[in-house]
Amino acid sequence: MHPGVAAVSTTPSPGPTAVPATSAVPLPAREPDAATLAQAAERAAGELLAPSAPHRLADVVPTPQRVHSDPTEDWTLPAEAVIVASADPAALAVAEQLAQLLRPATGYPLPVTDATAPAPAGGIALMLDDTTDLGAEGYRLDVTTNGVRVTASTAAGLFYGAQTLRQLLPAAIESPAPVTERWALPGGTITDAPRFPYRGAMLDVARHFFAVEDVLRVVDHLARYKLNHLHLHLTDDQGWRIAVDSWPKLAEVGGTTEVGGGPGGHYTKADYARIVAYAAARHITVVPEIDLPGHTNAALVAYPELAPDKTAPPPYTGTEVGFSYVDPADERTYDFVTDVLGEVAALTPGPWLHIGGDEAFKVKGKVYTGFVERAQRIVAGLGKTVVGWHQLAPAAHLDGRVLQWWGTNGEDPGTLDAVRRGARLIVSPGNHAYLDMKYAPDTPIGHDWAGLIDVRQAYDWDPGTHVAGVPTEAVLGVEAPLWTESVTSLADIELLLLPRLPAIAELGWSPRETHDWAGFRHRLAAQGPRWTTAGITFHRAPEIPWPTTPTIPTQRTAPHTDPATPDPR
Ligand code: TNX
Repeated sequence: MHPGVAAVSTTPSPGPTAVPATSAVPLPAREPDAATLAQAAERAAGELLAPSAPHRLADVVPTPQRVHSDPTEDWTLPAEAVIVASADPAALAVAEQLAQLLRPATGYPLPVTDATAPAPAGGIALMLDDTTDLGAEGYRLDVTTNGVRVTASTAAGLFYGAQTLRQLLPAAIESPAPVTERWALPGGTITDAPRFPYRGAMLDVARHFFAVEDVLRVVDHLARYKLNHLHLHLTDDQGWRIAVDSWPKLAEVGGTTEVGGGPGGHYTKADYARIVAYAAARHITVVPEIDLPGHTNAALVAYPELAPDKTAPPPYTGTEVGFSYVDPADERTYDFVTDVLGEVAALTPGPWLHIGGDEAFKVKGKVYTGFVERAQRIVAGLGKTVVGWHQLAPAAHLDGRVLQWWGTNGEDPGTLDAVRRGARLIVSPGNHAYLDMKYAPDTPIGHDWAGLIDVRQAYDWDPGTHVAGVPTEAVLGVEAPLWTESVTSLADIELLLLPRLPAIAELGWSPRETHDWAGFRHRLAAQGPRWTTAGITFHRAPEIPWPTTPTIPTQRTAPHTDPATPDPR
């Protein structure tokens, strides 16, 4: 820990303290009209009714690299605050997003302007500064009695600074309608940057299909915790979820099933583009997965010519794995792989193409590695970087390739050998990072094949050293996969994601030296009221000291339901 740096919180935030009734409410200089007076009175009353103290600057998930608290610099967001940003479209976009996050609960107008003079005159400033040496995603956040200033060398850094700022405000900031609250922020400076460049979560939209809106909500959850990759498992035995123009029946036929016999569905290219754009606006890169050569029953139903026996199998809505595969001996299969990956690559601005490779139990030895090596070359030919499950390990190395390790025992000679040949790793240990594992025996949904994963099990491991022999430098990052055999709704997704996703996010973002279960559980506890206020489902894990007192002040008005008003998220 650096000198002068506050330790990460190991105690809960102090409870509310009284605010003097006389605390300043700005009144107009002369002749206030009745509405202005009423507003000022309401604000003053609000400060009496909801005098929540600013929480500590270190109470952020994932925990920041460095925190220097200065309680003499606490600041309260005033109704007339302006959000100023560098005159750069990406910085202004972050400013507008921040305004959209803060306007519903505060009811303040929070106009966004671009700055030629960077000083925060009692408001919030988001400033790009090339001299800030915090890397591609780092930021510095200063809270002073003058306002808040976030500096970063990239818009991504400003975005992460804005997410931190959001968590420093009272939980009521998550309210979709105006509430009476003093929008106090703790004074001091945070200097922050991530440990790993790849911080992700995976959503399996193949076992059950999820509407675009549900996926966008998942993106929001990732963004809160500074995750920067969304891996979409787009194809599996039970459904093919992405439109492919050159092989239209993949989606039209292969998309009509899901686990349990429901109607399934698929994303049109426009749907997928919407997810990609929504994620990109939150500095999240979509990683599409087309699982090959196994997990392909839905594709074989649509195109029997791809099947080894050239016969369409029955549609599959169960949960077994490992029985299906595309014919590795037929050239037509490679046309299919080239066409599908080509169309998906063209829709995907990010550098990654995930080709699966797991559980192809019926494609063995040299046939398997031969197939994978061809698929890897197809990906490289499209200008993308190969990602695949660690079963790809025995195939020849190809520049840049990334393996996603999902084992449950960190001794894995095959993966270690691939790393020695140049592969980098995304680590997703089944017994720590799999969000589809149950928390406890009574969790209503989920699996337990990799064990039960309570919050501590999700948090207490180190992605940098987890796979024996693999050096931290070969670890690109961490990902939490959510398989959806038993997951059928957004509420189900949220129940399994929260509160474990923030645990994985902290492993991906925070310096190892800050790892501290005792502090984490208290910081995590403070997220509960935020989720409750925002209407987000989560598992009230018994090992987390969730606050029991209501922290949500009275709503000033009923939530607005005007459909003409765009969703601020
Ligand atoms: C293993 S993890 C799978 C998936 C299942 C998951 C269930 C991996 C690469 N393959 O096909 O959905 O277990 O937890």
